[in-house]
Amino acid sequence: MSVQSALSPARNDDRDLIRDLDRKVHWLSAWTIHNANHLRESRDGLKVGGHQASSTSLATVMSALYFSVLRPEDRIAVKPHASPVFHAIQYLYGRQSLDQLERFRSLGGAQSYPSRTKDQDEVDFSTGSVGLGVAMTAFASIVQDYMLAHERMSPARQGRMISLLGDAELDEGNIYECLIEGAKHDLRNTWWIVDYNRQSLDATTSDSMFLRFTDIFAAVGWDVITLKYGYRLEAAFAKPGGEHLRTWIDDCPNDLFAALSFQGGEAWRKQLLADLSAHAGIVDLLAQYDDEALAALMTNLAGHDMDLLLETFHEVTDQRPKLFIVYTIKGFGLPFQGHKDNHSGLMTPTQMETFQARMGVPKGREWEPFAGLPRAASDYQAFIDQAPFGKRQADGPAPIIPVPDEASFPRPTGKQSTQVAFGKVMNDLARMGGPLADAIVSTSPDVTVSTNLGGWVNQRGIFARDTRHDQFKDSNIASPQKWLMGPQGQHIELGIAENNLFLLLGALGLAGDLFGGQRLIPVGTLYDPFINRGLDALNYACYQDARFLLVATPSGLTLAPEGGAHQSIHTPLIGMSQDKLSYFEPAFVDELVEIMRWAFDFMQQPEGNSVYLRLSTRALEQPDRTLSAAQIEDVIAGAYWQVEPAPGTELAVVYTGAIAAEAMEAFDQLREDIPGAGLLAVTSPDRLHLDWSAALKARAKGRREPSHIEKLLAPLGAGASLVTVIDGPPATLSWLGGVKGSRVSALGMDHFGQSGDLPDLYRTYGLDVEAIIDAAAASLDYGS
Ligand SMILES: Cc1ncc(C[n+]2csc(CCOP(=O)(O)OP(=O)(O)O)c2C)c(N)n1
Ligand SMILES: [Mg+2]
Repeated sequence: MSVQSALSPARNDDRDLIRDLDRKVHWLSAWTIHNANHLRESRDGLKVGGHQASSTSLATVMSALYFSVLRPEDRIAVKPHASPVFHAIQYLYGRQSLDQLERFRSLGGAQSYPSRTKDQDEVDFSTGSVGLGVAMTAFASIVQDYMLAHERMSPARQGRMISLLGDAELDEGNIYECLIEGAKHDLRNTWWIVDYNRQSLDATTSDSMFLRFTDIFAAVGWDVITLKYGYRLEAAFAKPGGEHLRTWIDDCPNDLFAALSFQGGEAWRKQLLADLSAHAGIVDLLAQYDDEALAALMTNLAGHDMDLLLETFHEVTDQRPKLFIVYTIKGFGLPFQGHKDNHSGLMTPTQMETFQARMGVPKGREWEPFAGLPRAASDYQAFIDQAPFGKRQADGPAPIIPVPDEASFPRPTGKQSTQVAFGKVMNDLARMGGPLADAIVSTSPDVTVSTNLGGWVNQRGIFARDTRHDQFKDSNIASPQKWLMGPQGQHIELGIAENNLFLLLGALGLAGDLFGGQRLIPVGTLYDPFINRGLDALNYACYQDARFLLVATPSGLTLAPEGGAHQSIHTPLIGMSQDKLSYFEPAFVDELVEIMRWAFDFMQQPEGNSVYLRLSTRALEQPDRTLSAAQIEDVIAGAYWQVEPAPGTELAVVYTGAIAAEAMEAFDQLREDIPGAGLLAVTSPDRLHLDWSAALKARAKGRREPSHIEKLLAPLGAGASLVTVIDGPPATLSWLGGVKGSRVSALGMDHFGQSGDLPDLYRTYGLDVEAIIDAAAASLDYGS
């Protein structure tokens, strides 16, 4: 590792420059946090925070990468608490403004954790919820392979997907789910670089875990490269007595090492003499260092040794996935280095002054990019201008893929469920071909067949980097599923790990942005109840504004015999409250078709977002109708009158989803007594509510345009009764009462379901025809 590879562009004189820039990165990241906490005006008296210890722990690794190792096509997920380091580096590259740094963690300023959507410098992957950004890089690498195999990106753009993570992130289970998936998909071009400071938020972490990590990662085909000691320590180990010093450090518990790092040279000497003075050479060896030099020596871990880092990273020439375990000290070089409570520690103004003097930064020139460094500013600027990462250029938005027009878009007919119809639309799209079908990539965590994607997959195949045989087909065993696997496949089959589904959807949904200009149209399926399992990853994908179509099916009580563990209840409220995800729950196939057609386009629009379809296996008789353009608009806006109410009516029945059958039957009976009653189909409680909410806010600012639901409910009489029904939480629709001051009787699922058939379950949970009629009668009675 000591021989610098011929590939390395980091010549020795460059290294001096990189070391100087690294010093500046240490300074700027600490100063940005200091400014936010101690210098900027505080209006609320709250601590702003910003993690000086976590930042300095990783700063040298990041300087090595960004100033020398990274290529423009590499994509990086930076551990959340190193955000100040990231912004400081971007600032030196001229890609982050002083204004943003000065406003770090304030409204409109640089974000506390790197954010693709909110930061103004170019963040490849947002991070924050630990572990997710790490796994995201592995899925991005799989997506890169997909893009290459499908010739949707230039091979010259192939990069490494790099995660810079904290060691405590390795406790997150999603990491290991992702490792297993990676092994199945021949993961490559992925580097995970662990800031191995052996501290988490609360404490020092368990000893010797590095042995376990090495085993775990090696078992799934990763190269594990442990970087423990810097060159200065290695040199000391080579001196007489040095081998005892090495053994001592190797055996030193994490908490003792951390405590001594905090205490400094005198404490190191005392401890080492107490433990080692019986060994030959040790006393002489230690005598060669004064206290300050001894402290510097003992904390010379690999993660703070620029030469070692540059040489190691530049030496990598193959594509096997790499885990670098880089030993570091949390808070390195700061007064609280190694202290177990330093996670949110901040230097005091006095400590900052000492630090500033040590870093050689002149007073009043704290923000100047190269102030106080030994060479002329132009030398650093020239170096940065030619650094490989500096050649990175932002791509324009990927072109929009046209969606087949109304006339040619598939339209399944006959009595069927929305789930079956979804499968048919996908199947027909695959058959039709064209730009949309070619851009679609589907994925599912082991429920491809049971969510009706089988037809699509039969036609478009499963993605694998190498062609693989289907043994059942080769053996002439009949099966409706043709699992042809190869580079041209358009379905990525996952194991049962819903977190992985959402992370992959996130990576697929960013493909156009990450890999230079051609988008994919991801379609992911899973059972609706298992959205919960991957919820944080779903939120994470949306937070990054990745675009995908999520089809969650079956849902609700309609999975009757499967029982309460499979009957989703609260997913509609997830759909309503999840930002950047529009939730639809159509009852009929013609609605579904229009929603899909719209969604494939909406997902691609700058102001669009992802779309979630909550579907069902319950087959319904389909209405004999052709939706007019106005009705289609209403379906997309979230609701339409299936039966218009008479002006001033006292009752409307409102339903969402497959419970339409009960709602319609109850409605027919109620109309015998109340002929003017209306029947409202709500196809998207989410869009309907969002629009209403926006109209209310606009109204507060003087704009009068009514929302879609206000227009729809306008004919109702004052104080009319609404009976709402959904196979989900009643709160999904109960807000409708607030629109016009209507009395609401909201039917839905208040409790866990159980096994049964639909009539029994609908009766038990108060969703049957009788319950709807009773609710209407009670509401009308109550009002009279
Ligand atoms: C999912 C999640 N749980 C909890 C947290 C709160 N948290 C932030 S940092 C951290 C520990 C970080 O330790 P490590 O990853 O080792 O980072 P470092 O030591 O470099 O700061 C925790 C628990 C979080 N950000 N995300
Ligand atoms: Mg740590």
